[in-house]
Amino acid sequence: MRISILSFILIASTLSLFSQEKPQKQLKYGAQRIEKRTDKAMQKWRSNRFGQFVTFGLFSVPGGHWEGKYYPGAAEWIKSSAKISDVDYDSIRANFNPTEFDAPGMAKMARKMGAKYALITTKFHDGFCIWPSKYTDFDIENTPYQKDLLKEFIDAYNKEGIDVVFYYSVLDWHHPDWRYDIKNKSDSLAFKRYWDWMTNQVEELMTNYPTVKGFWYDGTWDASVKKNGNYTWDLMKKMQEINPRIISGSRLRADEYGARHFDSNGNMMGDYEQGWERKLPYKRMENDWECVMTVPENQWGYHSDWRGHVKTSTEVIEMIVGSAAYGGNFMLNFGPKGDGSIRNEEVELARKIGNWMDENGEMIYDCEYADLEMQKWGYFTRKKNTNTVYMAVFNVPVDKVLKMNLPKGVKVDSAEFLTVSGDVEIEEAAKNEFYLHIPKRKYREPFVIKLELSSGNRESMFYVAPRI
Ligand code: H76
Repeated sequence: MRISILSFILIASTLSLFSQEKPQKQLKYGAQRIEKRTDKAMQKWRSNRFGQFVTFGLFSVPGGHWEGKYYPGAAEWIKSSAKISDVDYDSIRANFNPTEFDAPGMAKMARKMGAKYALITTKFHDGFCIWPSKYTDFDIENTPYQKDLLKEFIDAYNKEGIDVVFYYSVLDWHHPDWRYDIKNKSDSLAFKRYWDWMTNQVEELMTNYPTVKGFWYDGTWDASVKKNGNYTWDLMKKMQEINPRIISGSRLRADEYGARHFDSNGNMMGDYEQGWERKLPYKRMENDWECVMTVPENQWGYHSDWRGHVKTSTEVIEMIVGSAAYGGNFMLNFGPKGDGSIRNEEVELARKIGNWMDENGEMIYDCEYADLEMQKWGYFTRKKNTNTVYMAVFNVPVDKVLKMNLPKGVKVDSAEFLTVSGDVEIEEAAKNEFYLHIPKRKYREPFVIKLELSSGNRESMFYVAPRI
C-alpha cells in the first residue's frame, strides 16, 4: 500500500513536471506584445532587408590615431582607448568641418548599392550630437561646420526613397549625470536627470525630423540601465505617443529584473532583435531581427589604417542573402572620413554590391524564410506569401548538380536562372528529392535560380502555410 501511494506521488509529480509550462513572471515592464508587429510601417521595415549604417562623429577626425600613436581598437572608441581627457577630446570640435560630406551623393550611392534604409549615429557614446540640439552645446552647431548635418542626411536619403533610422547612444561619456551604476541616492537622482535629458533629446529628434522611421539605441549594457528597466519602458511609450508607427530595436529595453532584449519570460522587448552585431544567426528565427556588420573586422568609425581581413563584396553579398534567407535584415557599416568623404574601399564595395543587387535584388526585397531544408550550395528565400522561391548559389558542386530535399508532396514546376544565360534542367531523382542540372561551365559570381513550387496539399495554395 505504502509503495503504491509513493509511486503514485512519484508518477503524478513527474507528470506535472512535464505538463506544467514554465512559470510566467508577472511583469510590469516586460514585452509589450508576444506576436510580431503586422502594421504597414513594420512590414515596410521588414521588406527593406538591406540597409546602410553610417558611423560619423568627432572620432572620425583622429581616425584611429592620437598624438602620433596608432590605436588598433575600434576608431570610434578612441577617447577611451587613448585615454583622451575631456578637454582634449572637446578640442576636436575646432577641427570638425566635414565640408566633403555630400549627403545627396551618399544617398545616391546607397540607393545604387541597393540599400532601402539607412542608420546614422546622431549621438555616439562620446556624447557629440550631429544635429543642433537645444539641450547641449556639445553639438555640430558649435563646430566650424555649424550646419545641421542630420537634416542634410535625412532629406537627401528620403529624396532617394530611403528610410532613415537614428542611432542614439544611451551611454554618454560627456554628460555629467550619466552613471554606470547606481550606488546611492545621488547616483539615482543624477541618472533620473540624465534620463529626462535624453528623453528630451529623443523628442527633439522625432519632432525636428518627423520622417524618422525608428531608433537604434546603443550603450545600454551598464548596471544603471539594468536597474532602471522602467525608464526604458517609459521612453518606449513616449516614442509611441509621439509616433505610433515608430520602430525600436530590442537593445533599448530592460525589464524590472534587469533582463535585456528578452524579458524574464523570454519574450522580446522591442520590434526586432537587435543583438546581431558582427554576427548572423544562420538558423530559423521566430522573431524579426537585424544584423549590423563592419567592412573590416571591427571598425565602425573611420580608421585611416585598416589592418587584418577586409570583407570582399562576395562575402558581404553572402551575408545579405544569409540574412534574408533566415528572415532578417542586414546593414553594412560605412565610416566617412573626418572631412565627410567616403574612402575608396567603401565606394568600390558599394558599387560591386550594387551591381549584384541590381540583378538579383528580387530574391532579397520582400522575401522571407522559405521554410525549406538549406543545402550546401547556398540559400533559399521565398517571395512573401507566394510559391516563388529563390536559390542563391555560392558553392557550385563540381558535377554542376544542385540537389534539394523538399517537403512531402511539394514539386518544382519550373526553374530558371534569374540573370545568367542557359537552361536549368529539373530531375525528380527520388521522392521529395530534386536535382537541378546547370550548364557545365565556370561560375564566377554567386548566381540566382528562380523556382516555382507547387503544393501537393489541396487545402493550401502555398507549399507551406505563410508566416508573417
Ligand atoms: C560596442 C559598441 C558599439 N556598437 C557598435 C554598433 C559600434 O557603434 C560600436 O562602437
